[in-house]
Amino acid sequence: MFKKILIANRGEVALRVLRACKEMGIATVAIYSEADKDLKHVKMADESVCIGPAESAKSYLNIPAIISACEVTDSDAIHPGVGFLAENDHFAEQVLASGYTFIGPDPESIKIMGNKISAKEAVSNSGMQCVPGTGRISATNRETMEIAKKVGYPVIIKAAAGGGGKGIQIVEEEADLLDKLQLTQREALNSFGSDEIYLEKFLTSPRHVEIQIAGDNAGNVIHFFERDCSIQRKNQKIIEEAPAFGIPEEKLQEIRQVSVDTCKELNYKGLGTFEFLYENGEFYFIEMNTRLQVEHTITEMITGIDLVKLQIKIAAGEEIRFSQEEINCRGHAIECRINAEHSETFIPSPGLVTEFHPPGGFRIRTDSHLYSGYKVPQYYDALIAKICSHSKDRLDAIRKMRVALEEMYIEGIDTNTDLHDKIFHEKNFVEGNISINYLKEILNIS
Ligand code: MV4
Repeated sequence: MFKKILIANRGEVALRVLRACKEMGIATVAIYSEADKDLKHVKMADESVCIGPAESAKSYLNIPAIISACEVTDSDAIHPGVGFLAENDHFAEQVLASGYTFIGPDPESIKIMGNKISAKEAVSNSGMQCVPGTGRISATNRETMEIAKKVGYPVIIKAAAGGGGKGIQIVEEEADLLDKLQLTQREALNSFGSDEIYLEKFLTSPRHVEIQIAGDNAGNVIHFFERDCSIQRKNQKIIEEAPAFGIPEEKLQEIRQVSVDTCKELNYKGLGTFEFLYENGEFYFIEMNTRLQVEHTITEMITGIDLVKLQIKIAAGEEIRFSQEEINCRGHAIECRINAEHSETFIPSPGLVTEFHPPGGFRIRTDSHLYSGYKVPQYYDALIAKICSHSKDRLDAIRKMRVALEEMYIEGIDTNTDLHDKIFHEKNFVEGNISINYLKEILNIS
């Protein structure tokens, strides 16, 4: 097992990883930017290294600075957390080339899944159903028009290097196709440095369901059931639930098994998530995430497995010590992402937190790096806390969450807590009548 891990991230997830390391008796190194010296995990880590100025490009995305910090602290491994360099195959490769362990999958797996076209190709080979569509297409070729017609409008054009909502365009009718193709291609080149694009049938009202899996070096693969992440705004998830609800059990068992088989086929090692759109009783693969996810906490609550510790053990070469049959899904868990932003305008609200009282109680889990007197910097993601409730069924978990939201008290900055409160009292949500369009269609939020 590793003696020392460098945590290449900040905020809530850095604290999450630090806690796992401490419980495992592993020494920790925090890296931080000049804007982040007051982060809770920086104070708690055995060692900390300032790696650059506030701007992410000069600190949390600065590969040479991070690897140098690994060297000067004599760390064994790097945990990338979520976001920043967590899905950067070049970073993973550099970490390995420098003689350290990257806590995540092989650079090759990250690379394949980083390109959404090669990801779809890779998973199709083991029988996974994808949204009908194309491989790489040309924005100027007349052939593309024929394909789009065959797929059927509306269609969606996506950047191969995109994902998570950046670089997509919906095309309602043929007249708009060529313009939108060129627009997506231009945006893709600007945002990702690659103009590679592809096309899919646009599903109008699906749910977003994802399967959590883990694979080890010995070829063992386990799934940890699924999460529904349909409640989102501008591709930012705000509520997640585990397991998925209101989907026939046979269908769920099938997609979990296909995910496990695909993982084995790909010889995938580490934590991973297969993302699907679910519409009219069918699952369609769209992307794979090759990292720990923010919403892993609710999977931990329903399965009782510490996914971060598991991830670290797998990276250290240990085999998964339990079988699929030993992983049970108990009850229902829900996560609310609390952001430092106004509940109605969504304007970011960095600044001094004068008071912070996290909610607690039986089967309430609050993961947060906040404390009274902490100043939320303006430079990074708005996520300041995750509140999770766990109970015997969905309605009970909703009722617990209402109490937790009411109990939480944050003074000094705006948060989106009132929006969560509204959702947890809204009829459609409570009845499970949701899709990725929930906020837009039911709450009129753009
Ligand atoms: C789609 C889709 C409908 N049809 N693909 C958005 C982000 C990226 N992960 C994929 N996305 C979508 N792809 C087809 N063929 C709708 C979305 C989408 C979405 C997906 C998951 C969660 C929230 C979303 C919000 C808007 C659009």
